Parts: sequence; structure tokens; C-alpha cells
Amino acid sequence: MPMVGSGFSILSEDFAAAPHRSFAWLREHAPVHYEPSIDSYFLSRFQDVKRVLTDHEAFTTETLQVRAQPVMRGPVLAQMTGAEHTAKRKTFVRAFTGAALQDHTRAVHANAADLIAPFLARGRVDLVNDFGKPFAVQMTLDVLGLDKEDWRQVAEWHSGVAEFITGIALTPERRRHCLDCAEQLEAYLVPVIEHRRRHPGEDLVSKLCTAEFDGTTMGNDEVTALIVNVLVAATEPADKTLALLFKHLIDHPDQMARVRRDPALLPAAIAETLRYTPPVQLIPRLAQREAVFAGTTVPAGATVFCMIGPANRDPEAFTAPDTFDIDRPDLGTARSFTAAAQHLAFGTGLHQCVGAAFARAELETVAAMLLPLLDQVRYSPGFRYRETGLYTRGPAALSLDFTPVREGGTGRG
Ligand code: 2IO
Repeated sequence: MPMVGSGFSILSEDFAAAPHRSFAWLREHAPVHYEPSIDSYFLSRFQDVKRVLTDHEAFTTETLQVRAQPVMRGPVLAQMTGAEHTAKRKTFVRAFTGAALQDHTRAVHANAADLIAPFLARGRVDLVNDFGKPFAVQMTLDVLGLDKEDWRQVAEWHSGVAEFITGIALTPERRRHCLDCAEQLEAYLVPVIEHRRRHPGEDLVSKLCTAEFDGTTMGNDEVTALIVNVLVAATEPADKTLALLFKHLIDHPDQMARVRRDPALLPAAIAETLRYTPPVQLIPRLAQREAVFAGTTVPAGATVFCMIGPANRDPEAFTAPDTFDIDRPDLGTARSFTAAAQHLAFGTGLHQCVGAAFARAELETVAAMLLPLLDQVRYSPGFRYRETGLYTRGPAALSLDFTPVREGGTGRG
């Protein structure tokens, strides 16, 4: 546990190894923690984080101009405000809710069945690297309406783009690599965009190409940015959340048994996973004017990082916050994927995650499919659990053993 005057740093190896060990100390003793090397303030209390995310005029998303725009090649949805934001957000809402979710659910079944098949007879799978990462990319390509044949290549470019956005202190070499990935991704997307402009279909890329705001359609750079926005936002947190859900259920066998018996408990288990271990741990904002948090002044122009991990475990907001409990009455599962969510894993306010309903459908469907296939699921012998990442965080791997499924079996083989 860090002590006052210990030179605690969010950028230290100690913090990276196990951030949650510092959460209580941060909330109590350094609720407005300043990191001089990156000239940024870190807020860890639930109320402070909620205030920043809710007051989108005092705390803007302008940070994304330097944190995201260079690899996005244009502004992402979260950078927009007013009528433009409302209009463009609507295109995404349509693609991620209602009837569109039916198509996405079919895609979950198809992608998950293909990806898990080779591992069933073996009785061993790394849920992050063998399954979750390819699954997340393939799902995102389906949602966008892009060719899945190129998924390996797109996955590589995505990693570079995501590394740029989620990097806290990138070396010039890594920065160059990330920018190269972004340029190649853009070069890949532009011909697709131009083709869809001439031959629009029902897919999201076509919708972005044909959507009009103020009587005009978007240029290639604007459409590229929004495609890359969806690519990163739908891919980066997905494998992490899936793996964390399985980890928590394996670590709590009683809750695992109940979810297996009653898959209707899955939304609660997913919502609690998002509260307990949010895959997006940091959300940056730019303070437009001086502001006071817990008696500490943050100057105008400051970069403020909302720490979602400690906010979601603040005892002021949740009882027994360090316990994983799918029955917790203070979470409100039904609201957990909406604007009324109690946890802050999807952010909150104007820019709250537009893909929350899709995330729920994707995770619920894939978990309901995997659970019966992964009978007696447990950590592989000798497996050492390790998490990585400060901005987005999740297991580096999750090697699982289960009772092998015999050829042609449905999971009970
Ligand atoms: C993609 C950080 C994975 C978003 C971002 C530049 C903007 C925005 C987020 C999430 C998740 C990613 N920020 N999604 O935190 O679209």
C-alpha cells in the first residue's frame, strides 16, 4: 500500500502490476493525484469522476486531439458536440440497437463457433489469444460490414492504433510504428469507402458514407475516423471483458454454478465484471476552467484522467466494493447498459458509450455459447495470471482447461 510522501506514481511498475492495491489509498489520500512527467491529474473518487464526465462543458474531450486524432485521421464521435454530435451519434445508435442487434447476434454465433471448434477436442484454450482477440476483431468487421478475410491484417493495424490511444508514455519508435499502422489502415479503408459511396448497402460503412449533416455528406477522412473509432472502441475492450468475466466466475465457483444453471444471470455477471474490473480504466478530459476537487485546485487547461477502476470501487457508491457479487442490489443490472448505469465502465453523460447495448448482446451471447462447451472449466496447470495495461487493462492470457468435447458433440460429450 503506498504511503504519503512515498513518491507514489501511476507510471510505476508497482502500480502497473496491481493497480487495485492502490485504489483505496488514492481515494483517501490522493483523490487528485498529479503526475508531473505527463502533467496530468488523476481523479479516483466516484463523485469527482461522475462530475467530470457529466459536466461536458467544463471538462471537454479536447484531449483527444492529441491522444487520438493523429491515428484516427479525423475527429471521432466523442470529440463532437451539439447538433453534429446528435446527428452522427444517431447513425451509431441505429447500428448498435434494436433490429441491428439480431444480425450481430447471428454473427456472434457464426464467429464463435468457427473460432472455438479447433480447441474443443483438445480441452484447452487461451481465451484471450486463441479466441477473444480474433473474435473481437471479426465481430467488429461484421458490424462495420468490412471483409473478414483481411482480419489478421486489420488486427495488426488495430493494435498499433489502440497502442497510440491507450499509451501513457510512448517512445518515439513506438509512436512511429503506431502512426504507420494508422496510415496503412487508412490506405486500406479509402478505396472501400469510395466503392461504398457508389454502391451503398445496408452496412454501417455505407450508412456513414451516405449520412447527411447540414445537407452534406462526410469526406473520406471523416468517414475513416469514424470507422477506426468503431474498430478500436468495439475491439479493444471486448476480449478483455470476456476473459475477466470467465476469470471472476472461475474464482467464484458458487456464482459460476448459478450462472451455468441459469444463463439469465449472465447480464448481472457481465455488469458486475464491468464494475469490478472495467476494461477501460482511464477517460481523459480537458479542464476548460479552474476546478476544485476534494479541496485541491486543478488549473484551467489541465488534463484530467478519470480513474474508472477506483471510482467503481468507491465505498461511497457501492457496498463491499472489493467483492465480486452478481447479486449486488446497488448495481441495478437492467440499467447497467443504459444511460442510468450506476457503474462508470461505459463513462456517463453526453459521451457515454454508444455501443453499450451491443457490448451486452455480444458478451451475453458468446458467454452463453461458451459456458456449456467449456465443461468443468479451470485454469490450465501452471498457468500464471497476469494483467497488462493502464488505460485499457485485461489479462495478457487466460489458459483454460475443460472436459474435451468429442467429435460432433454439442458440449456435453
Ligand atoms: C476510441 C479507448 C478503447 C471511444 C477513443 C479515441 C474514443 C472513445 C473510449 C472508448 C474505448 C477505447 N474512448 N471508446 O474510452 O470511442
